[in-house]
Amino acid sequence: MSPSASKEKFINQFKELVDELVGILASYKMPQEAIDWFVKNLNYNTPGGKLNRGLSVIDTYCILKGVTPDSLSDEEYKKVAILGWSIELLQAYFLVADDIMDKSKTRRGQKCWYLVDGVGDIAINDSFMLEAAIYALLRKHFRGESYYVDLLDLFHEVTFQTELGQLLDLVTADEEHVDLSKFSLEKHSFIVRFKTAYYSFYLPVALAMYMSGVSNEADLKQVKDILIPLGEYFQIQDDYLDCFGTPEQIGKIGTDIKDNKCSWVINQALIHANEEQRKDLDINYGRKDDKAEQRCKEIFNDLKIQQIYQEYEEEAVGKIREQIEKVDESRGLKKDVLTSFLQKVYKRSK
Ligand code: GPP
Ligand code: MG
Ligand code: MG
Ligand code: MG
Repeated sequence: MSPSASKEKFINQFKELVDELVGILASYKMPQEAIDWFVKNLNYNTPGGKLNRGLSVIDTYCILKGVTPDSLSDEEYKKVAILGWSIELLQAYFLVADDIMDKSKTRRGQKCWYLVDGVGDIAINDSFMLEAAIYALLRKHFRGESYYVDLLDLFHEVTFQTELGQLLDLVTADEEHVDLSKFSLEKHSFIVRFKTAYYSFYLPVALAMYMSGVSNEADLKQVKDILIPLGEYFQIQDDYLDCFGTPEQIGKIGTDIKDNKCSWVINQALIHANEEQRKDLDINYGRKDDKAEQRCKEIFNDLKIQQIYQEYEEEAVGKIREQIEKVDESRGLKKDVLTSFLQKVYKRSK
């Protein structure tokens, strides 16, 4: 199957899941207006992204089983696709809430949900409902499986980790008192591992491992030790693109400078700035002001952050490749699971 065909098949599966969720609301005799709203929420916020996380559950499952996606029965495909959509729902839940907290304007090339006419604060409840949809679907399709409790436990742990990362992201970015001395690369690493790496990288692989039965402790640990650094690299790309990507490319307008975020870019700038540049950053970073934001970007250019990023990227990817080489495949885990992930994110521009 070509990448576009497998994406199309995956999206078609989502339509079926929306119908099933509607069925659950209907069984509660929910009035139609609430059903319509939920459907709109699901469709606006869930399928519009790259779908890498969701699709990678299917890819990983197939690699572990040693089969091609075409050879899965309809029933088996649907089950693994539900795990994929569960991560996309988790991501939708996080993004709807994150955009409120980050005061973002656009997401995936459209208005953020909370800014859509008539939505506003209802977006808070809508984010909760995107999360609840995960458990409604898992309950319906996996309750009889021996690994059901592992799935629930994993989703809960990873959600908690992401919320901890988001907490540290937010408290480090105090918008009343900008104090760049609170930032460090060490703190940055902590933030991004928690807010991004667990749910975006470890979760898809761990879900596929549970479903395929290759899921003993040693193998889960092996993949975690590689996927968390890979997820850190992915979020550093996100930080970099927030500043240096175009909105057309990334589908969102960067907010990190105005939001006083402890991003990889500002941390590198703090390491390389001279005294004068540092003073300038102290004055201009974290201000809700276009000119101040522009001044920060000029300093980043003077400091050649783009070149530093390229050097970082090569080094990080080299290390991850070395780690993958050392993976022990004796219990059924396959290195391809990890290389296919690396290939998907290496040098991404969106
Ligand atoms: C990405 O941060 C992190 C998340 C989307 C996790 C949010 C977690 C919650 C518990 C709500 P980001 O703000 O850099 O992402 P983006 O650049 O896409 O806005
Ligand atoms: Mg954020
Ligand atoms: Mg954000
Ligand atoms: Mg970002």
